[in-house]
Amino acid sequence: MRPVPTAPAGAPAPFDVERIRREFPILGQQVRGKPLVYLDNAATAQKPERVIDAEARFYREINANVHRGVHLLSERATQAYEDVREKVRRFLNAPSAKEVIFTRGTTESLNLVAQTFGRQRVGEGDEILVTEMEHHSNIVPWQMLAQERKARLVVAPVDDAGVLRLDELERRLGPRTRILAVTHVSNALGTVNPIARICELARARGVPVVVDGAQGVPHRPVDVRALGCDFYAFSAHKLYGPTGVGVLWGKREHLEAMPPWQGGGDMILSVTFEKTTFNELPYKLEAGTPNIAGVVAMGAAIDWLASIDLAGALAHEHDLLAYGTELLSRIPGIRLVGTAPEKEGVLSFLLGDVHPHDIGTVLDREGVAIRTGHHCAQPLMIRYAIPATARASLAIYNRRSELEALAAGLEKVRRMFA
Ligand code: C6P
Repeated sequence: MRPVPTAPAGAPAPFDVERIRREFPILGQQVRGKPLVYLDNAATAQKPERVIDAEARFYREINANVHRGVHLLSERATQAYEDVREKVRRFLNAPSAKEVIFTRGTTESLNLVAQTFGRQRVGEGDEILVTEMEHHSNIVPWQMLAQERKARLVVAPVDDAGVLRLDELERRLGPRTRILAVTHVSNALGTVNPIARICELARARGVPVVVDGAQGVPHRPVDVRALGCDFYAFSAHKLYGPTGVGVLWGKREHLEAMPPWQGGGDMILSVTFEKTTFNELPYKLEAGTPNIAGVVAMGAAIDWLASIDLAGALAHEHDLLAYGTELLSRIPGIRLVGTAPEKEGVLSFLLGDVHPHDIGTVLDREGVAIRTGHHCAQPLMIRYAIPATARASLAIYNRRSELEALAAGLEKVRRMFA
């Protein structure tokens, strides 16, 4: 008899949603007397025990400031903190850990680029190209920069399905375009943008590309070298990690040339009242005591993702998206907002004339947590001439039965408002 094939030593067990769920203590609770159905993962994902433990263990056993003390705890804290830089480098397949800057999250990462790299590059009459589907975090920092520099924000449109019009984007890549800022995955539509192709188009015109990866990293493996972008920003809290911490990855040549952003401790080599000399990368861009425990816990989230069958998990999540789309499409009056062929993680919808806030409130009474509103993408709402949507967003620990609970809740909404 031929032996039954076994997984190679060290390979994770095949993805099993029930086993994964047991690692998330929060998911087992009841809300409003009903089992919690958490479908607000694009806002923030829940955390596995391993991440929660890592943060608690840091404070229990290691806590000290980094890069400052000669004592043992400070050495350990520095080691734990710097180890995560290498984990992030591997996670993004970046060439160097020196290119990994720890920030408070995507928003801070994008502001950092706008206020340093952007200020260097953008002058009067120049253009910054964004898309119609951007989150406010990838609009407002550029708008502020444009105002300061008397530059112009140029917008590439999306079509009715929520697909970025590449032809229109290409047309807008002009001689005055200094930066292109684009989201990897839209938080309001779920659209996945073809970043590698977009970077090719921009590179041919010498335009650097800043990618908002807040909704990218939770749903697909990211390889910044394969994407060919210049900057990639993400938040740990959407990646099963803690809030208040995130990453800016940038090409070394850009980061080296960028001036410091904030001044303070750790980003200097020497200070006199006459002159300050700045530290090397990455410290030049990390002023002050960072969120050390948060960074350590972000490292635990990355380790945790590496320890599971991630391909199986993402396939499961994709299956949920298809299943949820099918269930919602069967409900009379549902209009899906965002039907791009390439989609991840998000079901944005309207139900007849019912205001999305009413949908969210009724679902909440059923224990189903979704987000309603403009999702910090007001220009996109204007594009579709709607004030808001209801949005169910997925994580790898969601089950098909939870989408059935969502659909049952929506039937209730429909009956209530009929
Ligand atoms: N979107 C949502 O419910 P921060 O807040 O810095 O971690 O991430 C900002 C951000 C930037 N870009 C995209 C595409 C995002 O989705 C987000 C956060 C949450 O959709 C909160 S508004």
